[in-house]
Amino acid sequence: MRVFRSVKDLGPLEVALKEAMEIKADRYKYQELGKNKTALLIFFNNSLRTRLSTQKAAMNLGMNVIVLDVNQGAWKLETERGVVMDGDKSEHLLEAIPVMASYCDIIGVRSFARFESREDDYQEKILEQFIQYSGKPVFFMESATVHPLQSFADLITIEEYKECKRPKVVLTWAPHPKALPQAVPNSFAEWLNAADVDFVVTHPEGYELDPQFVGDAKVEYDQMKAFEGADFVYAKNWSCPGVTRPEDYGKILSQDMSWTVSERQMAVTNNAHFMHCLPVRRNMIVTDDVIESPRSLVIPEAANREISATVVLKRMLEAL
Ligand code: AN0
Ligand code: CP
Repeated sequence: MRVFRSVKDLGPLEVALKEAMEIKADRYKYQELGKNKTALLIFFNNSLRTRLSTQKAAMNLGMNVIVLDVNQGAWKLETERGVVMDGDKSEHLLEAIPVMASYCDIIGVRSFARFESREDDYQEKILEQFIQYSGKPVFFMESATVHPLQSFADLITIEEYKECKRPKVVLTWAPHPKALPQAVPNSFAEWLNAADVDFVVTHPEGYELDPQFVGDAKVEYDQMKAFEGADFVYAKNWSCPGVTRPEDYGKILSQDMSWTVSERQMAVTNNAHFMHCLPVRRNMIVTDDVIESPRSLVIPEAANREISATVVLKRMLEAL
């Protein structure tokens, strides 16, 4: 695997999930695979889970790891070609990428949506430059539009906790005070569409996800109706994807607190498990009671980030 951004990059999902379970049972099994190989993790944005779980995954495989927080200590990077660099940016991404690539074997990049232009974000202008100019395998650690390591961990978690063969999984929008990217819901929809589940998406009008990710998943605008009989509830805020009105891209269209996941909605589910990728704002996205309930999976879900990252790095090491 040379690029990891989509469920398609993994090949058959059942095989990848089996591999994940095998690694979970013995996470140091491939200690020799990464000997004298270096992973470089580049963060343009904050992270707790991705940073730690991906470092741990690399260590599970015997790799060396370098982590760079671009905004803390590195030169400010220009990302647009053709700009006269007379401002505060000292270095261009076009030099920085090959230089960084020269010190490692595999590169992970986190670079969120900037919300300056829908086109730039959805064309993945930053990650595409890493793929094109690094000459190294690149995996996405949340880009402008996708967060595949998260969705892979989410699917591993659903596989572990499902109590029937084909569970009902509901992705619900929930309110948040700041405009957040669509990367998590985009990938979650993409990956769940590839899995053998009954998948429903619910959100207020205007929050329609990009068709390339949501595909022909069921969309239900009535949240209570969507929750009926659900086995898993996956909450997440996202800002307007700009599908129906491009001028609203990245805007907050609703702060309707009746969408906060509480016991009221959970009562109509099939005793559903609660999931969220974290970090989560309590009593905005979900009430204290629901996130603390025995049906909440937020901690095992985060722990599975180590497993999804180990599988991805293993696949990339095998293809070097
Ligand atoms: C980010 C997001 O919503 O994309 C990261 C989630 C993994 N969340 C925040 O910025 C709060
Ligand atoms: N879920 C997730 O990616 O968390 P971090 O932003 O802390 O890495």
